Amino acid sequence: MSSQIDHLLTETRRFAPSAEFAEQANAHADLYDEATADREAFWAEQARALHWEKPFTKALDWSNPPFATWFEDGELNVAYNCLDRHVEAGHGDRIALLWEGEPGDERRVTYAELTDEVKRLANVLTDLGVESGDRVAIYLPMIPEAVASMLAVARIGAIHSVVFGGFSADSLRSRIDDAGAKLVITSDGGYRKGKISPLKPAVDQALGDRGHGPQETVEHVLVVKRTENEVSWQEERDLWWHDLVPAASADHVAQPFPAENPLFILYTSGTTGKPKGILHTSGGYLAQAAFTNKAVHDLHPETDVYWCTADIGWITGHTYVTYGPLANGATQVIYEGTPDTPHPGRWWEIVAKYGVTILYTAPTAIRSFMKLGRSIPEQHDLSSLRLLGSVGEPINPEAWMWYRHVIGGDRAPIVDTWWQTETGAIMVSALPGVTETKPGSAQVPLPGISLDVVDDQGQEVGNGNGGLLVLTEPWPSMLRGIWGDPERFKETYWDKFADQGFYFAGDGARLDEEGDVWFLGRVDDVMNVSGHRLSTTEIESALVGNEAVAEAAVVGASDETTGQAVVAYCVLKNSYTQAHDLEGVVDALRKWVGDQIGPIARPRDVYIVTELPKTRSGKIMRRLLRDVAEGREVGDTTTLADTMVMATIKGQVIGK
Ligand code: 6R9
Repeated sequence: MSSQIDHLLTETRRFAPSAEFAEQANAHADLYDEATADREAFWAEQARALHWEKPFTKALDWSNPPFATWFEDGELNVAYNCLDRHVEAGHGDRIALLWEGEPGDERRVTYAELTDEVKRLANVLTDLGVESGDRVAIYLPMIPEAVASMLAVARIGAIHSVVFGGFSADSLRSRIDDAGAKLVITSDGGYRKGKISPLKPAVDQALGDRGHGPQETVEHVLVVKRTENEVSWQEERDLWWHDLVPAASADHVAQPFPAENPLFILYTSGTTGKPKGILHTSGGYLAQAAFTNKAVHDLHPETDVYWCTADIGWITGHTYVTYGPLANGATQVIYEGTPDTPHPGRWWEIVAKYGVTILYTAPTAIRSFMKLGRSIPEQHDLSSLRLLGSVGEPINPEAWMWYRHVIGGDRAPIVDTWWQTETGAIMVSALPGVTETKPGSAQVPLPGISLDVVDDQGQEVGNGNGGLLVLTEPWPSMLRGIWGDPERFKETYWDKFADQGFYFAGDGARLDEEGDVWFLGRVDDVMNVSGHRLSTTEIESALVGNEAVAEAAVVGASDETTGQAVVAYCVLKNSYTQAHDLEGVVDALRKWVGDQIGPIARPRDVYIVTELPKTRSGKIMRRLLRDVAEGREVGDTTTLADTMVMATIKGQVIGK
């Protein structure tokens, strides 16, 4: 069976940046030429935008693949680069964090204040016996202390492992155990959907006996007071942040560490099995984080108000909340809560209140706003927005158009950015002042990035064809391994194309006639209908292109005649359900897909549901929908944001 993925949908709309935007943009077309002329020299130049205590003499060492080093003989301090150097340059009074709590409380933290807090915390950590190379777990809501914690751990050369605050005690325990964390930083709780979501109790449970005895490596738990809920206390082990940090000295000289000093471990659950601890190091990671934030988000730190809506529990929050923007001296919004609390316009109210100029968010959020309708964002002044970004999933052309029109006022360029926890930073995207964008395409590899789309044998499929996305050359922010498991690292990412030395990303992609990249979803989700390999993304895009549909998920379910059949789950727009009789909508949608992209893609079944199963970072979990479509017991739902969703969907499907 060929691994080529059939292509069915054609998009002809094009959007070039305005002359004004192009004029002021950080990134110009010459970056591509520079990178092509000498890739390693290009990255070395980007890395020199950082402060190196000891300059490096060499960019890449790829003599022992797949283990790369970048800027290996250089030394730097990551936190110094994100904090002290801005203060020393006279920007201490610039606001680093415009923080908004869910209940409406706010804090403005300047670079000088954040530097001071991080220095104090670094002293506290050292006093608690945390040394370079030690692991610290961070389990916090989106509060300034979360960013400060990451930076303080980095400052002393230790390794953080941020665990998303929505994860359960069991998930937290397995991550603490795997990393062998010495310290946990948490809070009493955080605000979520108008309620207190307790965190310290989950830490207590995680550290207790979960069946194999109490946790053994954690010596202390440092607790921020946020929500003032009652928490139980273990003397000796538990410490209040407010007792220790303000009392600690604010004198702390950042020591330089080698460029390849580990910076953090971040666990990704993947589709199956034990979470993988993705390991990132310092110099290469920070260089690519800062460069991409500047070039792709077009960040102008003196004038922009930047907002990346991701939680620090995900890679997007690491690279584009903490490290990239702070390395660049940005002023950014951080919001603690959910988009719909206390009202569905909360995000747009925040954009208007702070005059946000750059907004970076996920397609899942955009589609949920589409479901509610444009009248909600239209009640707020969004005219400050000048650049929009998307990350996390393919963005369907209709969602892209809606984002452009309703949020960006047909004015702000959109950058659809493809990357992974493993890649550390953006790899494929438009450059907003250069690229003529196509709705739904992630466009082109960034300067300095080399990729290809290949078949199962690693042969280039060429323009006009679909296949597997590979990265053909190492890049500065690439993962350096899986924590404690070098074999799994090789097996997962490098064995498939060992002969060619390609990194296998696990995503399907197509190169259009002009060589632009279109992502087609995870390779594991590709369907095989009568010998045609169909991507989930294209059929979902066709469905979202229908006036009735806000969100869609498509899976292949086994079928006696066709091998697999297309089964679609659709969430309808509120405006549509209020104005129309739903009789006949299922047949109309099946026909619509057939008309839009061809009879082979016509779904055998269309189910109208009220929600889709998603991970906590907003990605659709098609595996579970396949279980329902094939009438199986629904598999492991522990990574679902809302575990009740599957029961609801089953009810809606069986109710047909
Ligand atoms: C940054 C992040 C990585 C996977 C990736 C791909 C999907 C992310 C995308 C996209 C199409 C985009 N993905 N961005 N697919 N277009 N712009 O999301 O990291 O959580 O590790 O997920 O997300 O499938 O392989 P992570």
